[in-house]
Amino acid sequence: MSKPAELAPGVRHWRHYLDAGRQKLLVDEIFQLAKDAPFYHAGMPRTGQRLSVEMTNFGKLGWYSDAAKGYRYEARHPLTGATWPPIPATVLATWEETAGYPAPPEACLVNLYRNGARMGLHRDQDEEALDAPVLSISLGDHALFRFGAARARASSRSIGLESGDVLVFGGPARLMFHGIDRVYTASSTLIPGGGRINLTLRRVTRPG
Ligand code: MD6
Ligand code: FE
Repeated sequence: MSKPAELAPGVRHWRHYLDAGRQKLLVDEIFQLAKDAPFYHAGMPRTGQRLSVEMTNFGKLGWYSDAAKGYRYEARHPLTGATWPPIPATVLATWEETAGYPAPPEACLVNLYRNGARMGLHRDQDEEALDAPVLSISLGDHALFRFGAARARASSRSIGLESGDVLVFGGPARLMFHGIDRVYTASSTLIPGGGRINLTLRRVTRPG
């Protein structure tokens, strides 16, 4: 395992953590699992305005949002009513190797960026287990990721996220603002049909 760069207190970045072969296998597995859990556009709380990113989830709990009930975790897919597919083994292994947390993740949000999709500045704050870090794996097209150095919107920085990169943030950075300003179309050929996938792993409930 390579050494991570510490970008800010609590923010660790592994460039190309997954090699090209493992990236390809993982992308194939994601699309296979998504046949049972199709991608959807979540809606903003109250307005129902659709997010440009398409989403689905793996694991015990999935992140979802709509006008009526807002941001939340659900044990079942909103359209099919089925429980979510399991988190791929490669993804669980990556958590075990890098997260430094004594319990497994419960949610793996799959974000699919196509057609100029972006993600506005936000905080991951819908979880009870704020002592657990959030881990993300990037696949496919490169993206410009913006994050706040601390808990405030002020003083944000940007880094490029490339296919195979792993980003972990926890501790003082756990509630920092972050988002995807842009995705560089066709900078990678990994994803069938093009685009970028980001997997975000989270512990939702406190273990034990
Ligand atoms: C993305 N990532 O990379 C969006 N959240 O597409 C996130 O929103 C994110 O990368 C929490 C922790 C790491 C992340
Ligand atoms: Fe996030």
